[in-house]
Amino acid sequence: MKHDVSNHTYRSSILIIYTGGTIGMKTDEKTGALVPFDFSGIYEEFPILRRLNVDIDVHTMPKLIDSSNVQPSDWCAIAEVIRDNYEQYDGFVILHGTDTMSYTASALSFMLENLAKPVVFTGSQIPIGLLRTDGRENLITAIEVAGARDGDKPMVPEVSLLFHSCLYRGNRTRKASAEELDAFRSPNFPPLADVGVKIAYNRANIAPAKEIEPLRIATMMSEGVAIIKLFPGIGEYTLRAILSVEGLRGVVLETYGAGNAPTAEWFQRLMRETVERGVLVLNVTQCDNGSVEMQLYETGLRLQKAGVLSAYDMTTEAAITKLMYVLGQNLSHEESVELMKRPLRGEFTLK
Ligand code: ASN
Repeated sequence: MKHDVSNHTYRSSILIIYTGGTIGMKTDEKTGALVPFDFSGIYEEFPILRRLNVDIDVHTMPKLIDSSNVQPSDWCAIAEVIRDNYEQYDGFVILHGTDTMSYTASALSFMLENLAKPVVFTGSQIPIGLLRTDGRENLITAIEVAGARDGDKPMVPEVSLLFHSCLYRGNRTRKASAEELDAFRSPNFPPLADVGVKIAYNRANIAPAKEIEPLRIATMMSEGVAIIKLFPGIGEYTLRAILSVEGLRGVVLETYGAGNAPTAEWFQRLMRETVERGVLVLNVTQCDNGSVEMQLYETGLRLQKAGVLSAYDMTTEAAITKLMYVLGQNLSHEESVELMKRPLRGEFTLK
């Protein structure tokens, strides 16, 4: 732990956890191929980091992966590294592939219970070893954010995601572009900080730390969950086949508009039967932004009457990882429903 003098002289200690992804790639000088970058030599590669008022250590995960290969076991492994190093560091930067970064950030927001320190996810669209990389700026800013103080406390004591000049709440994000450097969006929640000449923190949007209890990690993420996206023409046979799969415990149903779905008798009956079997069905909108309001139209009201739960303005990424987290807790059905109905980490806004 570092000395606590004042806001200006305090030197934060940051642990970078490197998991893989494009950010960690550089060109092998001999072969010209992209190979993983060794972040343990971070100061040699980026001497400019010495100018930041932070001490940096690097933890490289045993197997570096493209984030399309991420599994819940990888989320647990990251959570364990944070838990094992929690006391020694003021903040954590997770270098992660962009493809599934919003899933991992959402999952970690639930798994890290009583978090009171910054955990900042970042990555890049262009490998860090290439000249035009966006990874360098993202990395430097993420380190700054993880080390930023507000008086004697961390400025952003929650799971966040830094990408291309914006800091977002992690469980509010989704990857929105496969090509643009400005690749992430937080459709229903304003940024925690805007990065320009200065990093302008939007304090009102940052969740205050609850420091009453020590950090605990929840490593049981339930299997038996599914995401189903409605489309005009979705067939009864197909939907029934998915919903009657053995071991199904939770479904994120991507509906139309403000949470609307067909009123066809077979569809409504299927939803009722599924809910009555004890499966948690969570209604998320397919729209890019906005909230589910099932009472608005007959087509939503019927779902509500069938026992489908509103996800309000949650992203699909947050909804599916919250289901996995809640169903992994071994709670009664009623307790699980109760947890789904309220925001646990600022993942949705109640209407
Ligand atoms: N496929 C990469 C990954 O998610 C994409 C990236 O990081 N830009 O690991």
